[in-house]
Amino acid sequence: MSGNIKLIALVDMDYFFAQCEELRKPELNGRPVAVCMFTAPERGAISSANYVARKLGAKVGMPVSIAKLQVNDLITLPVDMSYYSSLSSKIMHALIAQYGKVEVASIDEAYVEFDASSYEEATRVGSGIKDLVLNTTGIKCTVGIGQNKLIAKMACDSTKPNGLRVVMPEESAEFIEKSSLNSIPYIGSKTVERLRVLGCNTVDDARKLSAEQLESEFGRKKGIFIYNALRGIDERPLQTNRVRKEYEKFATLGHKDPFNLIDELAAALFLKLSGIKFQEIGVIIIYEDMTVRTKAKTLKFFANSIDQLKAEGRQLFKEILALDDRKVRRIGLRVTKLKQTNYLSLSDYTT
Ligand code: TTP
Ligand code: MG
Ligand code: MG
Repeated sequence: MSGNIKLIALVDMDYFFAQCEELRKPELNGRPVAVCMFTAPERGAISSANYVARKLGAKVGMPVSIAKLQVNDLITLPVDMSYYSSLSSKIMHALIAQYGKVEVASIDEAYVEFDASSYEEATRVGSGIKDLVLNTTGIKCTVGIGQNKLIAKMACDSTKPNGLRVVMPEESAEFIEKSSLNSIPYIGSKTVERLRVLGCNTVDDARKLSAEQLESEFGRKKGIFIYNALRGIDERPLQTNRVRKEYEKFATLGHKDPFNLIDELAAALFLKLSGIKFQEIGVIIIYEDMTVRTKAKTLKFFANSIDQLKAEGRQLFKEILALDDRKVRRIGLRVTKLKQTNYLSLSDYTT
């Protein structure tokens, strides 16, 4: 047997928020369930849907009103972040205690680094991770294993729910080649569309583009990421115990209403926080001429409320707008002065 190989497992909970709800309400089992971020009674969008609801057409991001028309008897429940955070925390602590080298990548995913000398041994580690999560909390998850974070994530996505897939290093090239372009992390629908325009419909086609071509099409950073990803290369190390000092979220304004955009940014930022409290909220504006202006407010108390994020964000934005009438290109929302609710810190991998 050859020496040990370093492998990475991506553990992602299945339909996490909805599964947490099933766990405490067994009567939901087998029924279509969606956990929703409500903005008003009967208004809002789906955060997580169980697989029964997904089969009937419910999707993440779908407005509640449409989902209810689409899925008969859909059970909609409000987000209870502190409950999901406490389950997440239990899972993450158990993984860290058992495996040591762990990156908590979001509320429901973690990367685990380990050594194995064969496919069979890697499979045993993967099953061990699934058992650990199940025995600690009753939550089912999917585990993807590969030589780096990219392959691990793709392996996990390809075998959801309640799956386990090991892609050994010697299988990586073929695994990527057989994958569709849009199954590669960070290659979203817009990137796929631009690749199509360049004549690339498959991974094999896209591999024919040079690094220079990709850089000139997508910019240096993204171009290099895509070039490497198409070849299964990803050298990002695990970020263990990184203490975050801030969280932020940006979006381009385009033709949207800026206040609606701030609400959307607040919702996305709130999700990343998963229980972490903040005492300072800031708004960053990038103007058409690429100059930047920021304004922040320190709160009297630590907060963890989406409504406060929205309200303060809107107010700060109004105050910046009043300063001049330049055209706004991008808006960012940031929280700082953070109080971790546990010793784990969440990395920025899932955005
Ligand atoms: P995901 O892991 O992306 O989704 P999931 O766990 O619901 O389903 P899957 O079985 O495909 O992994 O996200 C984890 C949780 O984060 C999810 O349960 C709810 C929340 N979330 C949102 O609130 N809004 C979103 O747009 C996404 C993607 C997730
Ligand atoms: Mg999940
Ligand atoms: Mg996830």
